Amino acid sequence: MLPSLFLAAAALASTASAHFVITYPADRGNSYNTQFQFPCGGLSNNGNRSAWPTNGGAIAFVPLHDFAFTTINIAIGNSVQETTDVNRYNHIMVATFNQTGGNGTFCLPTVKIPGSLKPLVKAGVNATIQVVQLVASGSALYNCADITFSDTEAQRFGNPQIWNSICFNSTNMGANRLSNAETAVNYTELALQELNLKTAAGAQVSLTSTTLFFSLAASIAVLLSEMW
Ligand SMILES: *[C@@H]1O[C@H](CO)[C@@H](O)[C@H](O)[C@H]1NC(C)=O
Ligand SMILES: *[C@@H]1O[C@H](CO)[C@@H](O)[C@H](O)[C@H]1NC(C)=O
Ligand SMILES: *[C@@H]1O[C@H](CO)[C@@H](O)[C@H](O)[C@H]1NC(C)=O
Ligand SMILES: *[C@@H]1O[C@H](CO)[C@@H](O)[C@H](O)[C@H]1NC(C)=O
Ligand SMILES: *[C@@H]1O[C@H](CO)[C@@H](O)[C@H](O)[C@H]1NC(C)=O
Ligand SMILES: *[C@@H]1O[C@H](CO)[C@@H](O)[C@H](O)[C@H]1NC(C)=O
Ligand SMILES: [Cu+2]
Repeated sequence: MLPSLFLAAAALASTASAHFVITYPADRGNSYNTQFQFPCGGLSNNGNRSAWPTNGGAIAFVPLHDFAFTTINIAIGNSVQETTDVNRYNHIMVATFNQTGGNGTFCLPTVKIPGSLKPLVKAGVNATIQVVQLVASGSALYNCADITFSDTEAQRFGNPQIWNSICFNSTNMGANRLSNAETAVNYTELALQELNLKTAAGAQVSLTSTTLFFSLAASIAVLLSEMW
């Protein structure tokens, strides 16, 4: 991204400038130059934390790119180990989706606590929410928001004046699902197509599991070669 974008971001989000800024709950600060660094864009916890609802709540951010494959994770704890050899940010709150549109606010109103973490979450517990954006150039951008779970934050945030000023989607901001290639490809269908090709070429075809297996392998090989 060009340095001029820095200024654009600064104009957009008064609090910080980066490839993307988390506005609710607030991120750690300006990480423009280091946002490529796992897991939190090169900034460590500065002691500041935002209250965030114990039952889950909104997450709002201002991205700059046309689109980004976006994942939201959480790590529980006061002092989350953030070395690169251990990934504590391995609890997924929102699985990877295609966030579309930039230079505006994007807000998911009801992000839930992962079921596996519910027993650990109660008022006063500290945690860090990580937002990851994989952008078209292949760069992964990281940004984190330090929180303390609160039983009263949902009510405060529920006030329409607060909600409407923080959690909205600007014009042209949206999202679409990423289909999972593993489940979207119908290998049976592929195998049958392969067999039909062989039939057309005059080969003897019997639908045994062996033929199907080799046919599948061939289909996958074709798929893989087409990817490159
Ligand atoms: C903590 O947040 C306050 C209020 O936003 C800010 O003035 C202060 O600089 C922050 N502290 C650090 C260490 O970033
Ligand atoms: C949570 O973080 C705050 C601010 O950094 C700190 O004062 C508090 O002791 C922490 N709470 C726990 C339970 O560690
Ligand atoms: C993601 O969204 C962008 C912008 O709408 C679109 O051009 C792109 O094809 C999408 N990519 C995938 C894999 O959904
Ligand atoms: C956001 O603004 C910057 C600077 O004007 C521009 O280069 C970029 O293309 C814009 N992004 C989108 C998605 O409009
Ligand atoms: C913003 O758009 C996303 C994706 O379409 C949607 O899930 C979300 O509910 C929208 N946010 C608001 C505040 O309407
Ligand atoms: C996959 O293709 C086969 C053969 O056409 C069909 O019978 C089956 O219903 C398909 N499966 C799915 C999940 O679409
Ligand atoms: Cu960028």
